[in-house]
Amino acid sequence: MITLHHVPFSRSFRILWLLEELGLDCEIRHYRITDGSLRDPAFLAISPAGRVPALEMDGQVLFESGAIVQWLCEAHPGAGLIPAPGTPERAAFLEMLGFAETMASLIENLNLSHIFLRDPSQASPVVIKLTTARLAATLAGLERRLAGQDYLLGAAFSGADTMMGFNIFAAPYYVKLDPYPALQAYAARLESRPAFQRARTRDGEQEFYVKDFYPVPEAGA
Ligand SMILES: N[C@@H](CCC(=O)N[C@@H](CS)C(=O)NCC(=O)O)C(=O)O
Repeated sequence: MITLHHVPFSRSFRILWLLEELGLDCEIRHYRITDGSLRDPAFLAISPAGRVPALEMDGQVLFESGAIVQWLCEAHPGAGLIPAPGTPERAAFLEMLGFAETMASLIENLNLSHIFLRDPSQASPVVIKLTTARLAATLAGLERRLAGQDYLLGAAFSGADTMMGFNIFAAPYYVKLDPYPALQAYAARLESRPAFQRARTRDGEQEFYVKDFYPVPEAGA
């Protein structure tokens, strides 16, 4: 039995999707960011910072999405979702796991400023502007990488795409993707995957974003 600790439209979607790609069923335990369920002592015993995803599988309990993606892909080498150790492709795979978290932490900071602060006047327009520019820089880097190739590692889909995929659907709340045609094509390619669609069906409704786009506020606004 596999149990995934999950918040809809959060980084735990990466794992839900990867499990579908691997043909593995799981029981989903749902949490909400705002109701205190992630601070329950039973959950903190599994994930010490109270973050999702966490995965329980064959007696193994793991948190950190990058570690879970790598571990699941390594445990199922026949699925071909991770390059062999010691190869340049493996180095690129690991690099993309890390890059996905660089990008996700910027999205997370923008979520805090735009959505989760109880008093929105506490948000700093300067910090939001800088963070948005830093997010745009990561997207521009990804655009250059994806020009002329279908997936992060080249022609073939890999576990690294499930790490990055979550970002590509969250980033447009803060940075429009119009200047990034390769990224838009990549998003459409990911979305068309049957495993992605099965995962979306199981994901649940996202509760954070009430607008399609959150612009950088004017300084002093
Ligand atoms: N580096 C961690 C980050 C996990 C993380 O921050 N998850 C967010 C959801 S996207 C979360 O659980 N937030 C709850 C909170 O900050 O209280 C990972 O990749 O698993």
